[in-house]
Amino acid sequence: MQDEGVGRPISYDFKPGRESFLAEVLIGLRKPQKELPSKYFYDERGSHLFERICELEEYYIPRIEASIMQDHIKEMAELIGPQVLLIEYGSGNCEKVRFLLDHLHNPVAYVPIDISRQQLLQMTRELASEYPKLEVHPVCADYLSSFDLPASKRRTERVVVYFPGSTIGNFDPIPAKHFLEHVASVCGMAGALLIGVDLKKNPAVFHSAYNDKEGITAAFNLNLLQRINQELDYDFQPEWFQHYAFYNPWEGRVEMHLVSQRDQVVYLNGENISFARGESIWTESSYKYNLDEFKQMAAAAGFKVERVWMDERQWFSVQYLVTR
Ligand code: AVJ
Repeated sequence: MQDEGVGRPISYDFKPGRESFLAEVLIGLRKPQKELPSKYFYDERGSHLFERICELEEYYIPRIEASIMQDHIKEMAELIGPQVLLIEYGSGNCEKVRFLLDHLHNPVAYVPIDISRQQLLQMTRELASEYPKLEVHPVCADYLSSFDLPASKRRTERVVVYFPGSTIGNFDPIPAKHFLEHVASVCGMAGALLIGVDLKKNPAVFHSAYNDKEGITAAFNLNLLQRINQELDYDFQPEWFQHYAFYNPWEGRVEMHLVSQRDQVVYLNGENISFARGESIWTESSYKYNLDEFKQMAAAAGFKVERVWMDERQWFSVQYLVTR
């Protein structure tokens, strides 16, 4: 399934098809605590809603991360060095990477990895024309799919993975460590990871960030049911579910749920799934770390934390990790 360059821009396509979407939904909804995988939030409407979340006053992550990047980009570019092959997980609208690419010294290639195929195609086409010297090799995939690094025409000094936005927070602790191990093996010896990590802080900050006044986060959460209805022909009644998000301090994570407002039965694929009033579907976790916790997990995965940048209030961190 490999092709060349950006004419037919998908180098690899591992987008989960309808079958695995259905299978994962059924597995999740048969559990005693019902759950749905958060990676399925990002269909076209979901990606759009997420972009609106990123513009919300309450959702501090994108703004703080961008200001940390702006304040320290010189030092970051120096640590990263010249002639890199840059891989980005969850490239989304490719907005953040432009700033990084603009300051890197002669980057050789860019490999955006995203599950949302349409957006990936469109964004990489634009990026390739804006950066004519850069080889762009999009990969449509889950974060854990393996793929061969593109053979770049110019010599590369180092493979660097960019993982902004605290998306690492969506993984439970053990999968998070496995993901970092996977990243360490992808970037190899002398490789590096530039990663955004949201930090533990006053839970009231999390509460408003995941319960915005305009209800965009609620719409984002509920869109998962609409997507299931559309793509899997279910008959969820999204108006019979309510967005519920809270910080769980014992587990160190924000949890998003969809809570059934009444007793109801949803028929899907020959199966009746019943919901009692007040029962929830757990749709997302966003883990928050302190510096030491993250350092230990990184070490267990084969990374050394070389540098940490933070905002003044120490709400968010951008960290530069190197493989050992
Ligand atoms: C994109 C996974 C980092 O967990 O903060 C935003 C997604 N969910 N509001 C996060 C999200 C609710 C976001 N990440």
